[in-house]
Amino acid sequence: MSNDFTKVENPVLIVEGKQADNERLKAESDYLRGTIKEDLQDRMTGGFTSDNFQLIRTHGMYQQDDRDIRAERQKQKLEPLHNVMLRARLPGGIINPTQWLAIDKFADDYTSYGSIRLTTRQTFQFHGVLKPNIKLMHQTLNSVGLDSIATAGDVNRNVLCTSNPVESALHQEAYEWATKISEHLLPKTRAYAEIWLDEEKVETTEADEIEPILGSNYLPRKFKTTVVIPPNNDIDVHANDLNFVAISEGGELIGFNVLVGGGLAMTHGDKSTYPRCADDFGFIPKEHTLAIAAAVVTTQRDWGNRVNRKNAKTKYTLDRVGVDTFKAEVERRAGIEFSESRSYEFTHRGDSFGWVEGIDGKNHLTLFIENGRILDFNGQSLKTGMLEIAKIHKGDFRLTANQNLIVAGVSAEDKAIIEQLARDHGLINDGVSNQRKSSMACVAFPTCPLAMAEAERYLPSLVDDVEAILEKNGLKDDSIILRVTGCPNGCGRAMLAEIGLVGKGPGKYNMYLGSDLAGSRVPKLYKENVDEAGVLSEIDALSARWSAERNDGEAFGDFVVRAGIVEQVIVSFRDFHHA
Ligand code: SRM
Ligand code: SF4
Repeated sequence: MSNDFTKVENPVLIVEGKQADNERLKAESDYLRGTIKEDLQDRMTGGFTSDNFQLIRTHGMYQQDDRDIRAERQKQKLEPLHNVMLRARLPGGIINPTQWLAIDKFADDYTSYGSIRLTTRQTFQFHGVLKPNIKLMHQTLNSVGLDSIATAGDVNRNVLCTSNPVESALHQEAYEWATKISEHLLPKTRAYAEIWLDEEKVETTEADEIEPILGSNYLPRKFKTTVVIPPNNDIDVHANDLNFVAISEGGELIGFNVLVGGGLAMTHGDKSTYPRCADDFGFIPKEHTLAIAAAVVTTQRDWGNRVNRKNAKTKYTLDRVGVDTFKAEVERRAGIEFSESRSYEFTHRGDSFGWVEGIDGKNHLTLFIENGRILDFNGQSLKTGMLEIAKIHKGDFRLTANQNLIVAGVSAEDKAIIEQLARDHGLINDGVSNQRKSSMACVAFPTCPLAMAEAERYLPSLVDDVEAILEKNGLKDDSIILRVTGCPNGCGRAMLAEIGLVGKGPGKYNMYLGSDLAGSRVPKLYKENVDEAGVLSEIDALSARWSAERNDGEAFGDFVVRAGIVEQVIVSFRDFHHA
């Protein structure tokens, strides 16, 4: 058995052709340094030039501009108001109060939107940081033990972990695995420390800096990993390249079932792209976790498509080389064989809100944060409320993969004051409906350069309307997993929703129906290019039928499949049909 990851095995499985420009860019980047340091000094432009525009992503930043004012600035012959969005690295979504206080202050002082935006991958983003403040931002994060390494670009991203610490005694160990996997798969280059933290460039040879797992050209595309504790699929395994499903015996973690090759993005009209559920490779004892993680990553590193980025993710590699071939290569590289999958069941997703008492006697309060946007706005002081809680909280905070937040590890004597603060600032609102709690949207306008339609800004009013429709149809306390994404990249995971709206153009959405509560299948295209009024009338008609015809307790997604409203359940790309 070979553990030598530096040689490309089985070259016949490599896609031939002219490599994508990103491959040149990574190869020439001197291990992700590029000329970012010099570019940072250039104040003639607010943006980053040439390759650095892409390279800053590997340091956790995207160059953006406010799309609401883009045309106006163009008219005035001004360059777009360039700024960066930063995405932090928080394995398992855990952040402590000191760190929260620091990011709260930075958001106030140096971001143009003033918000902390919780993401669908258990971390937070700053939007609107101007070039002169970027270094300060990294130094601020570093001063409290945070960084943004590898949260974007062709690397292993922030590693997710089931959030709710009470649901299982396994949580602490699962979280530790998420952290270990994140550290194990991080780039080894010192570029981040040199550029942002002013650490000296140490004389190194090529051999010193070689990336043993990621390789000198890093991965063909982004790569996403999770650790999940059934029965809650809160991190949505099928959106991820690599998932470790915790298997326990007598409350002890014994190992993981390994699921490989999930992913949700597609391009409208491009049949070579599709959402895909992950395949179950089998069970491994927990001591092999890091070896398996490295073997999956390096197999994808060596066999992934470096010619066409649209087909570069692990899901496409699996379908091109065959699941069995990929799995056998992982076994060969790790030097172990998967055994038969252990049984487990996902029954639900989403977060359970309010207080729960943990196994350690501590209390955990899950707060619903609409769209994950922590900001004082719309008559609510969410950001101030979080600040006040952070000032007195002695436990930690846990960001969930559904853009919500848990105040974790609260002692019995602090419960009342924390609840009071949360209520005073609108962080607890008993009037929030089940439907709102089951709805999610990606960022989209005004910051996302790829948005085709509104998502975050559309969601609150859409939910108002859906609530009214459900009430009219006798479904006031029911809910539908409703997700909106501004384009088919699927950041709001609409392609795992019971109703998924995928932006097609301004005010227009493709409507997908039929995932289930556990998130085990991809929904199917139901209507194309529907406007907002059309969306509501479809939801009205569908929910009226659901109300009248459903079996006892039948969820909406299961109903539309059983009733033949979407005739086919999508479990693999072979069943997926573009319009
Ligand atoms: Fe995403 C690109 C926001 C989760 C698939 N995503 C983007 C960018 C950076 C746009 C860009 O490339 O310039 C968006 C920035 C918007 C902004 O202004 O903040 C963006 N993605 C987000 C976030 C913030 C959505 C949110 O509302 O929370 C999520 C940040 C996650 C994080 O903390 O790391 C986010 N993105 C996802 C997910 C969901 C998930 O991972 O659970 C997906 C679908 C799952 C998957 O990967 O298949 C997702 N984002 C994409 C893609 C398509 C990738 C592909 O396979 O083709 C892109 C575009 C790309 O990579 O070329 C993208
Ligand atoms: Fe932007 Fe599209 Fe992702 Fe929404 S789904 S954040 S519009 S890339």
